[in-house]
Amino acid sequence: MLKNLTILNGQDVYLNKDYAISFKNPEALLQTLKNIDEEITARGFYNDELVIDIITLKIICYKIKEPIPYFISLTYDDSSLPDKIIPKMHKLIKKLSSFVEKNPLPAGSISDEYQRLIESECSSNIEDLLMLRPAKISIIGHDFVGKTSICEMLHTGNLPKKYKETTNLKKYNAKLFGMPVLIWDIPDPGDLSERIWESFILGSDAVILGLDSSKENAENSKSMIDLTDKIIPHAELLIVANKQDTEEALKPEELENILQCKVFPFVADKPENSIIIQKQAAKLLEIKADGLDYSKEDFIIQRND
Ligand SMILES: Nc1nc2c(ncn2[C@@H]2O[C@H](COP(=O)(O)OP(=O)(O)OP(=O)(O)O)[C@@H](O)[C@H]2O)c(=O)[nH]1
Ligand SMILES: [Mg+2]
Repeated sequence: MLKNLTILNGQDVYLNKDYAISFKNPEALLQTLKNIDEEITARGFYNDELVIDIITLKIICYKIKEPIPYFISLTYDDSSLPDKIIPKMHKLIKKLSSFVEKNPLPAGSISDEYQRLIESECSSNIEDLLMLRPAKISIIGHDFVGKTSICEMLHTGNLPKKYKETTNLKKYNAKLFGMPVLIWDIPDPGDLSERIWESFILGSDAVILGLDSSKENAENSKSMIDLTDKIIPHAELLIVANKQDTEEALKPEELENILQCKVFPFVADKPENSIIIQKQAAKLLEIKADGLDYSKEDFIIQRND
């Protein structure tokens, strides 16, 4: 998943666009990139790509000499595949180089207007880079807890027209706050030792576990949480305590006591609640966009950041 695109030269930043959070400290990425640029320039390391792994990030960067010197970097999560990314970065560089040739850089600090022009010039290439490996969110849980309702709310903002049991895996190509994402509606396997269930959740960047909020369902869901811990230890988790409007529903605190984890109280049969679950899912992937506030109470279980 693409987290950031930055174009700079020394202290001049031509574009610094966050699609998702890279470092906890919001200043850290730009400063790191400036340092890398300084080092590359000092070593005369032009026109050759570098792939740098830092903690859970992969920074793919390049320093151009002509027509003007500039440094370009794409920051991805560490599961990304540079072989697929690099040819697309070259296309972007070609577009950018011809743009700066035709539109000489203004002297002094770069105006917002110029940044907007660069961004709109690159927009189709950026879309292409975003589509390369969209983040995958797996929706898991036992039968009838509201998994498909949550998928539809994330995908279209509407509810399924009528209930139909999900018997096969269903994949949705969706967008969350402009970011392409894959949503997998994964049916309850009954028997959790089924390898097929394991193969469905492999490769998830995030998991949403649905509960119907009953005591029995919470107790039965513990083993599912433990399994995701084992199979996909890096995927962030959101436990949705769904069906909070029903009589059998335990209070969030009671569910938290059973599961020893935070839960997000929810009602998935009201279409107006779609935006609420869309925001939580976007926060699960640490997407950066207007309307996503990371300072408020957090329900995301970060297992291995
Ligand atoms: N009262 C209430 N009903 C809900 C809620 N969420 C979902 N439902 C209903 O519960 C039923 C099951 O919802 P689904 O979204 O199909 O659940 P599912 O987990 O995909 O079900 P399966 O595919 O059969 O495992 C449907 O009739 C929904 O309308 C909720 O928050 N409150
Ligand atoms: Mg279903």
